[in-house]
Amino acid sequence: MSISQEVIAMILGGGAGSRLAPLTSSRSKPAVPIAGKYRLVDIPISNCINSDINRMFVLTQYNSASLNRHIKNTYRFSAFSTAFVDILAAEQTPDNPAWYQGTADAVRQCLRHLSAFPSEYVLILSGDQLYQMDFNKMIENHKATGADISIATIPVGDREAPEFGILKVDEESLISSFIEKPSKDILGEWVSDTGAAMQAKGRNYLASMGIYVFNRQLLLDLLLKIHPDTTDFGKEIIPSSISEYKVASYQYEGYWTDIGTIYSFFEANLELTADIPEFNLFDNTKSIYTRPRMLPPAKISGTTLEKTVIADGCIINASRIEHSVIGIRSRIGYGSTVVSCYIMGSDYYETIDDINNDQNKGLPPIGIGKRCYLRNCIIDKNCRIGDDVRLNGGPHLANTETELYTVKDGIIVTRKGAVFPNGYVI
Ligand code: ADQ
Ligand code: ADP
Repeated sequence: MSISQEVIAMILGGGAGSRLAPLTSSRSKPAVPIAGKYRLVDIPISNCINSDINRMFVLTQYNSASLNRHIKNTYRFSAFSTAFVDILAAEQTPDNPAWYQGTADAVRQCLRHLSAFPSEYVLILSGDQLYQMDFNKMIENHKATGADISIATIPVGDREAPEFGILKVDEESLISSFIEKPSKDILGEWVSDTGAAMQAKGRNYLASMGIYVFNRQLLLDLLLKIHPDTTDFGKEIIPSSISEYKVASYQYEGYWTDIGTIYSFFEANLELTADIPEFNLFDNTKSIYTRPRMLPPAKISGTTLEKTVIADGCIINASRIEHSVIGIRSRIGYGSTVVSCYIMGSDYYETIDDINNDQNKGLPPIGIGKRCYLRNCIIDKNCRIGDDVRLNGGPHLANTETELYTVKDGIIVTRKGAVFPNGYVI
């Protein structure tokens, strides 16, 4: 059997999404734009396609128009293949009035959709991680060890360890103990031998990447018969399985980062501007796919660009852009300066008439106006930032939330379509 027949993937597209608010206030988490032209969901889907796993369900809390449009317009497979990407949004049924209560509950509620698709293994993936991984190697390892469950693991340091499931393995790389998000004071008990190279970087703990391979029948039994009341993989299913089943660790050492918070999302985007970014969008063998849009090339005039990534269809007249990611169809006016920002861009262009009408109504056009100064911001799509606006994020700002924007960890995050009138200052 080929891997495409053996494996079916379930991508956990996001819970309430509160950690990424306000980016998730008008769209579901998998639809959040990333790296100027992609969406979060493109990462796990591309990893699956590059691993020849092409039957995928995306589990999300609500059906958003932008997610549906994106999936429908992007992932079209040949009529002669069995490939698909289906969105399964939480739905009320007579016996379940609620949203998915957690990761295990989300998978449980979607199990009935698996029945039509035979497979030996179910690959469960997280939707908010940035990485390029060949799942074939993990599946091969799963088979070779005769495991019932495999967990992808990665060595991490003291600072990150409390955010993850931490585990220990025996000589055969079978997991002997597991703790979900240990507190700092007990970390000492969870040190593992991660190898000299990792130890030299202070990465002494083996963390779960939240990527699981389950033997299909076991997954069904666990969720429906053995633990029908559980809601979470990390807190319940995984810890209780360690002593009952053969649970293998598949240690991964490539680049992998969790992008579940505003801070990590911001950092991961800006990291793409490095000379050699660890997440390599230029790798032909590990392409990240997204919706092909027929946009014109970016047009730039009079701008000093320093470590900046610019997507298609932009019209840029700014003075200076530094350490920033500028998304599709962005418009940035004369004399503006943008430093350490992720500008998502916009969903459409305004015509000259639209812009004139906006002006008559006192509404700035979509994009960033003239003589603005933006630092440490995430500007969501379709925002209208007038002239002489100053959005100066940084550690001096306290966390706040207004109708126009939120400040989290010093990063100003504007709401989609927010209007900042001329001269507005944060
Ligand atoms: P977390 O990422 O903290 O830890 P969780 O919040 O359960 O775990 O999220 C896992 C994934 O599922 C995320 O992509 C999230 O968006 C999604 N998700 C959460 N609730 C969901 C729901 N109700 N419906 C659909 N999707 C949902 C987990 C593991 C840790 C491991 C880290 C690695 O529990 O052991 O170390 O992942 O990132
Ligand atoms: P993306 O190009 O980022 O994948 P979406 O599919 O979410 O974007 O939305 C882009 C589409 O949004 C455009 O093709 C356009 O048809 C549509 N759109 C949204 N709002 C407007 C609007 N106010 N005027 C015209 N088109 C709009």
